Amino acid sequence: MNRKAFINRSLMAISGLSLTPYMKVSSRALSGSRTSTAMVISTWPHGIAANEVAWEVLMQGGRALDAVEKGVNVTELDPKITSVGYGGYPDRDGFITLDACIMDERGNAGSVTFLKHIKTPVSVARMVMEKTPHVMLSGEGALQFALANGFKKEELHTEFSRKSWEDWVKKNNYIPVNEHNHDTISMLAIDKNGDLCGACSTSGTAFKYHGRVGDSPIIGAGLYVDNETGAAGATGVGEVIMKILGTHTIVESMRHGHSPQEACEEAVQRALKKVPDLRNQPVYFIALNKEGEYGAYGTDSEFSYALYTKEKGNQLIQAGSLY
Ligand code: SD4
Repeated sequence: MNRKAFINRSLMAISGLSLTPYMKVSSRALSGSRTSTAMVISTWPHGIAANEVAWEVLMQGGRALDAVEKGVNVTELDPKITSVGYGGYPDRDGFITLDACIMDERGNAGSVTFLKHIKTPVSVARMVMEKTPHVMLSGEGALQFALANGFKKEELHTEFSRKSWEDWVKKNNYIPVNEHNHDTISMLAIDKNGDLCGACSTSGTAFKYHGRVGDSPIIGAGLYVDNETGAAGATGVGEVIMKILGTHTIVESMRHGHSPQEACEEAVQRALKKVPDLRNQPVYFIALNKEGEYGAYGTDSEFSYALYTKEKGNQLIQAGSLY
């Protein structure tokens, strides 16, 4: 066991937590909580800018649904972020294909997968949720739906994303692996009514097979919201997250009485049972419950998340990790 894992385990032992599923629920030692109503939590440092916009919506009395959509749009539209929306790394054939989903407080969900040419896929996902009898649209059908509903067909490549792809093809001989493309945005919010919503958006694994879809648009894998209990969002290697339907697992764990922190740790432990060494296949989770307690956990210490509360403002917090 390395030093970090040893320290993590020791901390858990001190706080009375065990690593077994459905552990006792008395300890809240590793989770945070807040006392006022609205809050926003999102993945990675770019969550800070996204949270700002989401918070604005909440402070104007807006729905959590509007907050997560507008917040995630910030990341999608930022060409410097190479893992979400405009300027994301392409697949191995040079196409930028996007996955996104959204869930509201009534359990409604909308999702798009393998979507090209649209800079704000999470807004298309919302439209799927609100304007169709379906949950998920994919590929060409999703694009046609977006165009028919007022979205513009746009170039998603930046000079940087194109050059990165050309360099990758030369170096890797066109063979995809699950290349780290950190920084999918998952965002969860509670509004002034105490309602929970969430959204998730990504360009997926860099230089993936053409047609590959990850966990991010899969309800219960990349995102799950249950307004009675709580919500969870994921980032990391989708192929692992899908093995355990990570975010649904977390919400169910919270339903059984576990804190968001305990539930995120349990999900990582479950992933570890399926994939004994997660060092090269990292997964990370955030969670929020109905009471405004929050938690986050991942496989390694790279993971940080952005939390906006009335008491503390917008903070970037280092999450606990397995390794
Ligand atoms: C995927 N989960 O497509 C996404 C990638 C990711 O941080 O989250 N990267 O597998």
